[in-house]
Amino acid sequence: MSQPAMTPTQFEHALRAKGAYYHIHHPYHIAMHEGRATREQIQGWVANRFYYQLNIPMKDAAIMANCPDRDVRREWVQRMLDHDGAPGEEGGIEAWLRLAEAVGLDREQVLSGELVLPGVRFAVDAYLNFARRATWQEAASSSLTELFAPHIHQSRLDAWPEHYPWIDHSGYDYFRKRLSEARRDVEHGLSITLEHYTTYAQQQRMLEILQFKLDVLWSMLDAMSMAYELKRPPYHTVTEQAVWHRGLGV
Ligand code: AHQ
Repeated sequence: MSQPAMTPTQFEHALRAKGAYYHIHHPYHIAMHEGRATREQIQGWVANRFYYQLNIPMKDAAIMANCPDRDVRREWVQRMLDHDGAPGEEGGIEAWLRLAEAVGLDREQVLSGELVLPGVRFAVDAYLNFARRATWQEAASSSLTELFAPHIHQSRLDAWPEHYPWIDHSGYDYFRKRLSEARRDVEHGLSITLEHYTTYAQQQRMLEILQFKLDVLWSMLDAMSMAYELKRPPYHTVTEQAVWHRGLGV
């Protein structure tokens, strides 16, 4: 006997309960929030998260490529413009590069991707490849970790200026920008999700998809912890050099 489907209210509550596993609770993020992160750890986080930001528009394009619904596409396309920049606008990727400069990174070095750790690359590539092969509804609902994103952006705006006076405040434009964009994204993503998953089994699968995405975000910070907190970057027992596969141009 299959369980009855959750009501939309119960389902939304179950989705929001997943916030317990959001990467705001990761020790790396807590250290940054509490002012205990070093300059190298902040720079490492910015340079590695850039790879995630770069892939978001391709993830959203993959969703649109799989989506036959014009009304969904004409709303979803805004996410790509938010990151790539609508004509004449800077966009989030450029704003992230300003964050990189604000924390003292070299723009070209960040763009080269040479600082992106393999663990970060694997996690981000898993998200992009999931979005390419999943149904557009499942890929759309995997963006719902953004239910918890406004809080994490606000926490950086609240804490970093005080803890890290060496960071130029122009770098914070990105976080401010996402406060409203994430809320708007969530409204659309949540309406697609609450409408699409109508059986208990489908709703349980969606909760697993959300956990997959939470795992993507958590494991990115695990890779950064190894490299920048535990001083165990890839191959550190073999060489002092930074050695791992760079972007294979994919
Ligand atoms: O800056 C972030 C962003 O543009 C996005 C897009 C969205 C998605 O489509 O999966 N998720 C997301 C997130 C961003 N910032 C993360 C952070 O911690 O700064 C949070 C992340 C998310 O919650 O998925």
